Amino acid sequence: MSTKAQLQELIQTELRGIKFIVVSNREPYIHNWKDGRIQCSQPASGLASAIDPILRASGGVWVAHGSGSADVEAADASGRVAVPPENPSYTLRRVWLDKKLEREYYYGLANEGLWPLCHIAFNRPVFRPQDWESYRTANALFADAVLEEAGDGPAVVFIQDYHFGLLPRMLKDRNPKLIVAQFWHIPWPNRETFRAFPWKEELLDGLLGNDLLGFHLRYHCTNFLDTIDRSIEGLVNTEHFDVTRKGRVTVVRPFPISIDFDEHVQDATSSAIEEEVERWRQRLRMRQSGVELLGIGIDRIDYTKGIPNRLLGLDLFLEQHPEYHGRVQFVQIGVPSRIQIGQYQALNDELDRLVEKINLKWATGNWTPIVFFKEYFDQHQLIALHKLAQFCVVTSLHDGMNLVAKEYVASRADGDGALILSRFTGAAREFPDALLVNPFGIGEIADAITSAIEMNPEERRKRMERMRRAVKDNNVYHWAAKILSALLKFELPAPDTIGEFDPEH
Ligand code: GDG
Repeated sequence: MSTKAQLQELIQTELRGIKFIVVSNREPYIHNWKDGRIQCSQPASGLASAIDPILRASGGVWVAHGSGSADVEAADASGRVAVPPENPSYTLRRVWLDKKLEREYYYGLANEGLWPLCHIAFNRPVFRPQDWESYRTANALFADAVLEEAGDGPAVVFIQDYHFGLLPRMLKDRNPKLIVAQFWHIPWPNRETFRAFPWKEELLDGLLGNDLLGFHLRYHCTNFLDTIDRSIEGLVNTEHFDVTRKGRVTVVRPFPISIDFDEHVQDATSSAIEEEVERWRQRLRMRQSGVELLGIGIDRIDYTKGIPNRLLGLDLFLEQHPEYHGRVQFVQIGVPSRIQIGQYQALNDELDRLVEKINLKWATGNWTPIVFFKEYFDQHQLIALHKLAQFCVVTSLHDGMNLVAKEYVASRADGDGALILSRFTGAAREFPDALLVNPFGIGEIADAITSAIEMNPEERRKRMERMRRAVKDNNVYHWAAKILSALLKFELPAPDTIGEFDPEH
């Protein structure tokens, strides 16, 4: 099962008559005011492109935070809007959160608390009691919306990520007939680390409201089971990877996420891509500067992505290899993210200073070693850049999976290019052929840049071929189908036995 069509067939045959409800904080379609008119766009996210085709085929409901400036105007009185706009096939149900709730639940608890707690990247998590209150309130608002959408028919609810740790229990308590699954897109830390979370019993109990709980790696599943074992009452079965609490079972499984490989290949081999590659050459003034070799990094600007270390690795490489001055250039694309949070502002400033310092140190004539774009590029532009770059550098200090690594590999339909990849990413498990580095070791990063450039072309191609095979076989449709198949093993209530439950209970 690995194509979009096969996934759609599975949905149409197996999910027939069962409502499919997806929940995520970020919405798949966003309406904003632009020049006095409402404009609809699709925020770029791996998650949205993975789940959108499932909902298109199943005709379900996606419940998400309505965060666009024109979201209210574009939706009906209940916050519903039919999407995709050009060919409506499912319902987007928006949940409205006021600014205070968004600040405390999303920026506070989820991104200043759980995010640093789960990524062991030496950034201290912040736990404010008020944020936890708001996290609970936001989860309850989403629960109301989901229960309303589920109505009294059979429904499968598929929750995304760490914003909704309490939601599964809230749903199950109010409608035990729902099948509830959740995918946790970030790592789960070891139990010693998780001990620091002040409301751990409530969060863990919330997560055990799921019938199925997915992580990227088996290692994260094991950490989770170990955390449960030491923290709350529940019978952990390490052989079957499940937990029984209050007579109910939560199955815990690894599902490594991926990307739409075919879509990348299609774009990378389209005739339009060459024009885009040429636009990059011009934007980077490659002919004037005489640069022969390009390295790239593409990230949300986040302290877990290890961007300063990557730049320091490049700095050391330039110190060790004067012969490459003027010939190698590094392009860093960094989309600003969560800038309301102090640690993210500080990182932005640190990156500006570091880029300036390294450029001042080494730049000569027309050549600048680092070009830093703090802006958003569309997927087509990113694929063109992938094609132009001899190597891509991913140095996350810790990362659940890392889709950038997979996207670079998928775009290299020409079979060339080298990937430098942090060992501390989920993707490293699938890519033994990448140049694997400890991102805390600046020397290792410098050496890997040298290897990427100097590796014999035949070896480089062999490695790329094996990495491409891995992404092709394990694409995002495969991921979705595996989760769906696991879900379908749960006993789904027959439509006529439903209707007795009281959603207000
Ligand atoms: C979390 C987990 C896990 C970046 N700049 C632009 C742009 N991007 C896209 C990339 C990629 C996505 O953003 C980033 O995905 P990652 O997987 O690298 O990282 P997180 O955002 O931290 O995601 C992670 C993921 O969830 C999925 O489960 O892999 O471990 O942390 O797709 O290409 N996209 C566009 N323009 C940009 O400028 N269009």
